[in-house]
Amino acid sequence: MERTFVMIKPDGVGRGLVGLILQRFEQRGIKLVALKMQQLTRAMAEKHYAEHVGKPFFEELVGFVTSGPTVQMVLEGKDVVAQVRKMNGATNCLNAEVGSIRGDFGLSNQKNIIHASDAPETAEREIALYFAPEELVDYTLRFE
Ligand code: FUP
Repeated sequence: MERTFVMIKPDGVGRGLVGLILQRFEQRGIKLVALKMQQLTRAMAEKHYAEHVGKPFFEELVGFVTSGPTVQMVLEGKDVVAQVRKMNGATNCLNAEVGSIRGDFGLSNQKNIIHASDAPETAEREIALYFAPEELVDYTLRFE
């Protein structure tokens, strides 16, 4: 089954949206297989956003994502990478469809509440960045 990596960013945690976001994934029938909370170091943030090193918004992005606690999770389900991207909405909250997480709760390009892997290969890399293999829990959802 496909897996994806999701992170609730400091604005999502700071605004008290963690439970609400988890509920959206759970009620959709997506399986939670790992969960943790941490404040990212600069080194972690630089690894996470390695593809954006050198871009004009990079420093501000790293500053933002290290500014407070974040929640990391691994989700599992059929076509889950694309499904979660759709549920999150467009990167810039101003363009995100109403009904998506960013469209319902955000108004910013950078403070966009949530991150999710953009492809299964990215998910593999991001999951390995944040979780040891034994932290991924193997169980069966009822009514899967
Ligand atoms: P996403 O795949 O939705 O996380 O979006 P990107 O990889 O394109 O961008 C990563 C993060 O950089 C986004 F969450 C927001 C931030 N960003 C900016 O702050 N300014 C920009 O101009 C573009 C992206």
